[in-house]
Amino acid sequence: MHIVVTGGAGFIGANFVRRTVATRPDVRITVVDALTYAANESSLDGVGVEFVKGSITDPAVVDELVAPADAVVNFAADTHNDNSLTDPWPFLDTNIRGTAVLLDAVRRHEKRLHHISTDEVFGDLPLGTPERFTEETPYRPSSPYSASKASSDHLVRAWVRSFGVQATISNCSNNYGPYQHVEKFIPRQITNILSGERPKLYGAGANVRDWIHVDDHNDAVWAILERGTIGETYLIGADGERSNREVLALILEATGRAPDDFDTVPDRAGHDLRYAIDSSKLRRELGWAPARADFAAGLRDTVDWYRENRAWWEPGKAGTEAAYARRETPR
Ligand code: NAD
Ligand code: TDX
Repeated sequence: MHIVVTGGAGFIGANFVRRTVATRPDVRITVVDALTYAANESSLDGVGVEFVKGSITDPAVVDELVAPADAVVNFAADTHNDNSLTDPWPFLDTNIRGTAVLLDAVRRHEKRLHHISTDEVFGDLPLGTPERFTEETPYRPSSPYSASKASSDHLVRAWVRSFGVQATISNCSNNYGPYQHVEKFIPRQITNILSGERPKLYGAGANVRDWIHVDDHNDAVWAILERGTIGETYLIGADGERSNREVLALILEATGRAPDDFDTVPDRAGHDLRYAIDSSKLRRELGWAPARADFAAGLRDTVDWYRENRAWWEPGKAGTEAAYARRETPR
């Protein structure tokens, strides 16, 4: 099997490539990545897959890559909510137009597509209720990022229904693990501590995210690629609901810091309150279950990874923090 992995120099894509190379020697991988600020080429050091620098918004690049492949797994996206509030335009271009370019190519060449999406397309849930997102939850995105991901999902469904494209979609909850950009919540707090800075909690830290280890997400993607039904959507989640304050408490404990050794900073505009995934369809129909459901243990491993891989994150750390400080409401 020959697959094209878009966005393979980003967090989840690089973990997907590494895990696939380690566990599926029969799979040939071509990575295409535009190498935006969010990419880190060294995440693929020593992996030995074919790498093409290019954008999924470029029809010529995409056509040439899709033609000889069997399937495309689309991780490429602009992904940081905070950035989408400052400048939404790159999000619309990559996440919407880029997905359309991929759909056009897989349609022309009659290839399989798996589109990676997010639970944020459903908007948010109230705190403290048992309600969770399912495949039937209506779309109600809050930020330019999540609205652009919602648009991309709609395009995939339209190409399946109108043109018979062989595609599946997955909507996953918040991922954590190695190789995640230091702009994101968990790596930002860990690397702040490792740099002698204090963690930064938005608002009161009451917002809840449903955490899943990146390897569990990527195993689910393989289950869908191998056994998923064309045209279907699968929600991916590992029952990992935690408030941001609870996650920060675990990070402070794992790094030997006092429980109150952090700063609170102004909240994100439009900040989604709570995400929670009901992944029973994926578990029931495809037999997937998370192997790394112990969040506290996975988080300790992630702290260790950042401790042991300073050369991976240190070069980008000061620039990321400077960008947070330059914001209209510095964070
Ligand atoms: P990331 O920002 O770490 O990586 C994105 C990668 O895509 C980067 O390497 C970047 O260079 C590349 N890219 C951006 N624009 C491109 C373009 N036009 N052409 C080619 N490559 C381009 O993101 P991530 O966290 O790894 O997310 C991967 C996917 O998973 C995204 O589609 C995201 O919406 C989805 N997702 C992420 C999470 C999460 O918690 N991180 C949860 C659910 C879904
Ligand atoms: O410094 C911070 N302090 C803080 O309290 C940062 C960066 C974030 N936060 C809060 C905001 C959120 O409630 O932590 C939570 C997680 O924030 P992010 O890491 O920015 O993730 P989120 O906005 O939840 O979106 C993530 O999950 C779904 C990914 O970035 C998306 O790409 C994915 O679709």
